[in-house]
Amino acid sequence: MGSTEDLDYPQIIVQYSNGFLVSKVMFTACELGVFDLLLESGKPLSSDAIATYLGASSMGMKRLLDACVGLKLLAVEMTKEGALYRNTEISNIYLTKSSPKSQYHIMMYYSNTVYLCWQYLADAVREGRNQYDKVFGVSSNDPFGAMYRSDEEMLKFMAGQNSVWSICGRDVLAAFDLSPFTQIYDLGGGGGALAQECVSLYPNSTVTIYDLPKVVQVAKEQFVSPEEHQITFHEGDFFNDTIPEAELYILSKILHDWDDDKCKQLLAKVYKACKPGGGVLLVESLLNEDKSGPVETQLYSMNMLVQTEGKERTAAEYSKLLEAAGFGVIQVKRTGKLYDAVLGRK
Ligand code: ASE
Repeated sequence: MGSTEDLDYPQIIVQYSNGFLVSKVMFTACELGVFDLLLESGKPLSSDAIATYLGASSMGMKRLLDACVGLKLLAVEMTKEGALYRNTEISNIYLTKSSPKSQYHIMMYYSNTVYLCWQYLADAVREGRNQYDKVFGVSSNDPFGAMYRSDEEMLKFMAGQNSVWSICGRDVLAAFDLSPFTQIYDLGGGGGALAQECVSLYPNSTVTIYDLPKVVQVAKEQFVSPEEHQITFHEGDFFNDTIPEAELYILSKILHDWDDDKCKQLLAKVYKACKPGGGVLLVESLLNEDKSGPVETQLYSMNMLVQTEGKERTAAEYSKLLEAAGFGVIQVKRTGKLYDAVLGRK
């Protein structure tokens, strides 16, 4: 830090400037199906073979594959027949569509939706609000109306959010022993991946996914198998409709979408519905108390600015919101991964 070397050649500035190029190379290789093809083929392939299979130009594909090698997302070996490409272990697990831990859908959401919103980051900072009107020509006053502006967009968002729980779900649900709570509502549970983690970790629990009617319909049709008897559904808008009684309410990445007033409204409603002795589990990415990090959470908070009405908060900020609604004995568990857990009791 602060050495003359850093000042002569600002490694960190170059790296940050190129950050978006890195993201786009990875997103594009995913979108074109490079990792899926290399997984399915079961053997290394030449650039020309990959280009032919995927209907891409040989020149463009060669460059993309070489960039992926540079990023350590692919490995290359030189043979008599020329260069042959294969997936790395990480790519097989996280970048292929069919893997149980696939991050494909969140990357498609970042690449095709979030990326467009970030074009207007400067305006979002100037104006202090999301930029849906400029980006998509839809009202910015109703963030979920904007995010669910088409069935296709809603599906992409649900699939994207689901992929996060395949890597963080278990940690946030195991942060506290939730086995005393058997009747659980996942408010804004979307595609249901967290609910699925929950019933698998807590076999005596039943989880009701509470979400907007059109979200519930898609969750039933495309994400949660009817065989999954521990998961049920409730169609509603948690701001305007009643919230049924339960022992535990999970609010996972919900409060970060809303300003303090809306959060207090929602939590007060949850408190009223909650059985005595029950609780609420907030699953969020926690900022340090002095907001000095983690950098991922700071970046997500910028994203909440361009996409929602909310922000990422510190543990103390969430505790204050919970206390204002009546919850007590608030416990905080940092998982060391992207998402953390805060439990409040009634
Ligand atoms: C929301 C979560 C997300 C609303 C909009 C969102 C995510 C992306 N867009 O509740 C997932 C978190 N990732 C980022 C970059 O914020």
